[in-house]
Amino acid sequence: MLKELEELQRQAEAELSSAKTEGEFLAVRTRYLGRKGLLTRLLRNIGNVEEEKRPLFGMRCNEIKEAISGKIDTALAKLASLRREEVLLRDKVDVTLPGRTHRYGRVHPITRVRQEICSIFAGLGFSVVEGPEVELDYYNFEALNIPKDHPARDMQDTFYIEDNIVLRTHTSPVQIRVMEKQRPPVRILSPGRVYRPDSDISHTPMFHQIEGLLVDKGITFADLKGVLTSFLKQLFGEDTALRFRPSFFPFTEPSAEVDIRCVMCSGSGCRVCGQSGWLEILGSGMVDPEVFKNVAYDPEEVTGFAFGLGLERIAMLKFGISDIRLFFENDRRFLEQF
Ligand code: 2NL
Repeated sequence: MLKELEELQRQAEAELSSAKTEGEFLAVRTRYLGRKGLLTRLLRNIGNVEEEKRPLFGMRCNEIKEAISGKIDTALAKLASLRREEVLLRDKVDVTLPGRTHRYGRVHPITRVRQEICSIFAGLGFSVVEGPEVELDYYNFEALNIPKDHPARDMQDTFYIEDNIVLRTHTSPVQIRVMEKQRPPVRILSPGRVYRPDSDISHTPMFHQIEGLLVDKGITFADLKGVLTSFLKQLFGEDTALRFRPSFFPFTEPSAEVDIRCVMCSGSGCRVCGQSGWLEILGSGMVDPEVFKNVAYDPEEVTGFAFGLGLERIAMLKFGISDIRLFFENDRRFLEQF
């Protein structure tokens, strides 16, 4: 048995010295030291060894086991370290390369103009209200003194969803809804998307509007003029000249359109202002008594003014943009300039 043991050791060591790969070393381990390994089996049969030789046999078994196992561990560790070395040499990293930069998003020019206008009016005591974009015919037209076959309906074409349901053509219906629920005083601003079936260099079927409404006892046209003058001078600069022109809207009486001195030519006349020296910025007026009756306000008791303006037009003037469609194409070369 002892001889057999020594022979086994020689054999194992010969196999180890010719082993090269991790797999070959592991195979040697299984062949000799595994549960059914050659050395394991020999040790299990220690009962067949003469009694006085058993301690020596056991000791040799363990020594050989330690020796083989140690050689395998050393070889495996060496192989692992060689592989690590190889990977380090192959995958060289240039730690001096600059890191990846983050690409920041920008605030869309329409959003910027909306925020600026809302914040100017916040300073004048107005709060922001919102409402549905799909609206009942009643709130979009009827309540605003635009009856079914009134010629005013031709002024603005409309997207119809159903007979009595439209995509809102302005944000006035939001203000009607507020007045239905809330007694005066009212001081609100309603920004939002509006829809009209137009499409060319200066019209898109969806665009953005802000309307404002102020209702209280004793409000006059002087209040309209004061508030809108303060607003436009904050938006376009203190030195901006203004012009109030008579106009007509079915929901206001009297009505006025407000022009500013052309921001491009300062009034000398250019393509942007059509040689007039003035730019039309907003429509406004004193709320028509018929509108107040529709929301159960007493026109003998309260008066008010309202106004509306298009955000795209303001943004085009402020940033010198000539084609309205640029706002909706999401071309990064355009957006990254803001
Ligand atoms: C324009 C003109 C305007 C209003 C909107 C309004 C709202 C209510 C009652 C009365 Cl609830 N009027 N809004 C008044 C005058 C003009 O907009 O040119 N918008 C782009």
